[in-house]
Amino acid sequence: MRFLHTSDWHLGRSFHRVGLLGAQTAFLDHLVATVRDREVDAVLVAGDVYDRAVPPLPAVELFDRALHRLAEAGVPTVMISGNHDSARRLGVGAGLLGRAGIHLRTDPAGIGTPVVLADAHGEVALYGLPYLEPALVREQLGAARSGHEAVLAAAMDRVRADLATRPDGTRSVVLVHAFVAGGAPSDSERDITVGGVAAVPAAVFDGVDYVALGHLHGSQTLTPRVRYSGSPLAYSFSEADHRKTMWLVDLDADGGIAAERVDCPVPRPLARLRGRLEELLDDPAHERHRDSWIEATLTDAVRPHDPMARLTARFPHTLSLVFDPERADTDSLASYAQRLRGRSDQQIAEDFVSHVRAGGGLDPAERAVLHGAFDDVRVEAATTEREAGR
Ligand SMILES: [Mn+2]
Repeated sequence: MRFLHTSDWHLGRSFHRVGLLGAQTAFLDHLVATVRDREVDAVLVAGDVYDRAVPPLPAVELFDRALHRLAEAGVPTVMISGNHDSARRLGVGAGLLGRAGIHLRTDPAGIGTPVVLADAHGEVALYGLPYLEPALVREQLGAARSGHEAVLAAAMDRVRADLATRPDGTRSVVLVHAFVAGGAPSDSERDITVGGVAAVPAAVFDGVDYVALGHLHGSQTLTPRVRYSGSPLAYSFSEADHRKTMWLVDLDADGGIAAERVDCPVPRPLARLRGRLEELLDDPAHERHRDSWIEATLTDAVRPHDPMARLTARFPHTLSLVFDPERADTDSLASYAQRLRGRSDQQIAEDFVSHVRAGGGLDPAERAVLHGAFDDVRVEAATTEREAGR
């Protein structure tokens, strides 16, 4: 059986000031063409269909057209909600869509109920695990502890329990939206760290033939059976070096996996340039970036006059301008933004406490209070979103 595994479409998202609806439309055209040209048996979409809980109307219409085309192509499709989606909004109409072969799995109650497909070698059970916010689903899933690992372990227990009731040799696929250990993040994923523990071990998914992961935006192979497709488009300059692809996965009669990367259309390459403004304007080596989306980091000691206008004269698609003046003592003069770059909320808060204590660190109880506070804020936001439907 042949799958096309993709995730993190983030329909409705823009890139800096540029709308990406055209690029997202081109991607979905490419997806449908790939389904036909490569004789795909099922499409797997591992969450973050939309960028926001309440997506803009053109994004909803784009999604609607994509569903119609997949249904017309007669290819079964399994989709889960990600941490950017409103699970309940996305799940509206799931029962009817399922009759058309589009299987939306947005409710944790359905984790143990697979979509069952068949080929000449027998049945394949596809389980969709929607993004599981630990504090909201722990009780429902009967997880032993709090945190992502415990709720995913409980969810996988349900998957394995159902699988055990099926005929011997039934092959299995799980769709998951999570941060799995060994994966490398980029700047465009929303942090889902819980209690300071970000990643769940891949061993949580033992016992299934293929795990179609979403959440991280770079394509990654954690094991031959556990892969991230990554997003089809770059959503931050940190992804400038990504090759954006989908996985074309062949599942053989015995559950063996062969996977191939299928490139996605590139609306415009990304480039991160760094140097003094005059260098960026004069260096002939940068000529190849003229038509790229540009993030320019200016290192001039003194901020140059009107840098954006001068940059766009050479690079019309400059989207981001960063100032990082080269100074002798970068530590004490580093900008606030520089000091925060790449640090989690928890780390920043701990740094602050240490700072006001003149270097005294936190004890474990204080650290736990901070963890709890950040968890509460995220759960509060998720709950408000659920209740208000936002
Ligand atoms: Mn995402």
